[in-house]
Amino acid sequence: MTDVLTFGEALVTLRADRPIRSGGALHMSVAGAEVNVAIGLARLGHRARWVGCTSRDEFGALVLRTLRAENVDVANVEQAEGPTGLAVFESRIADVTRVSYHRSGSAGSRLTPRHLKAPLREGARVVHMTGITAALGHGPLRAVRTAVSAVRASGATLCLDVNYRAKLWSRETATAALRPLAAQADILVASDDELALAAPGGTVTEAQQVEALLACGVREIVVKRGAEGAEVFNASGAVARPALDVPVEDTVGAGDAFVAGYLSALLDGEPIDRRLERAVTLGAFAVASRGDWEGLPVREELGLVHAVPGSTLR
Ligand code: KDG
Repeated sequence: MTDVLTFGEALVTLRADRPIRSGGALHMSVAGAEVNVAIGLARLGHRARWVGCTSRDEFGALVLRTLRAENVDVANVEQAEGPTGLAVFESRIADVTRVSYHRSGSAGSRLTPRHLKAPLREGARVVHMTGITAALGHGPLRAVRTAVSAVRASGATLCLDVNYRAKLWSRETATAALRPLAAQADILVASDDELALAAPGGTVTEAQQVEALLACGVREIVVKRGAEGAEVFNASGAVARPALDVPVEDTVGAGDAFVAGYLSALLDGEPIDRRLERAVTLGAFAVASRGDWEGLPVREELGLVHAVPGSTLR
């Protein structure tokens, strides 16, 4: 059985080496939050399946070729009308990156519940989804809702990462869509400023939000605190872990790497503190290299985050 099934929109990314208005070179790659998670898991040796719609052109071919090269199962990917969505990353000051999207009407936004029928029937140990997919339009939102109901009926673990994107929808619309979904998740992942979008109404403080989500039946609430690290709340209490201190090259994709690390250790049967350890380890690999997923480790490389800075590995 597949370890992790995930679905969403694959994007082509263009990383600018200067502010866009100054011209310069663009570096092309492939990303998308769920794609990043699938690649992170596949690199660690898990069976990861990604489902989505890709364009019929060369950009769609790049997406498929990249995923196949990274050992992600694309058996249920379908081609659809429309272009591949683009995300342009522009590094402004230090590690502050500006993102612009060109994705409306994309092939990826044509995802519907039909595309998930076969993979959900086949099953997976974990089904991972993000709020980005829910924000892409009516069809993708219905796909997310269908997946949540199917996973609830199947007994698989449902992981939802809020992943709020202000350029895709307002906080109000996101809250209305995400709250009912979050209440059905086994594992809810959110950065501290995203928790309010997922927690039941009437809650204000983080403690209230966590308590209300646990009362809904969410088993683990994973709160990402950026450079401060992360904390997991469950019925027995809380476990926190600081982030690893590495030179920051590019923070985009760090949240997805974190999720891949967390789910990887969960699949290995590790307890929460070890899941957090692998999560912050993958987050560190992501921020220390350019690209959403290119620098993520294979399993034998996990210990490299503790290598002496400046050392040469011979
Ligand atoms: O988490 C990194 C993602 O933001 C990036 O790959 C693009 O999926 C993306 C999105 O929609 O923002």
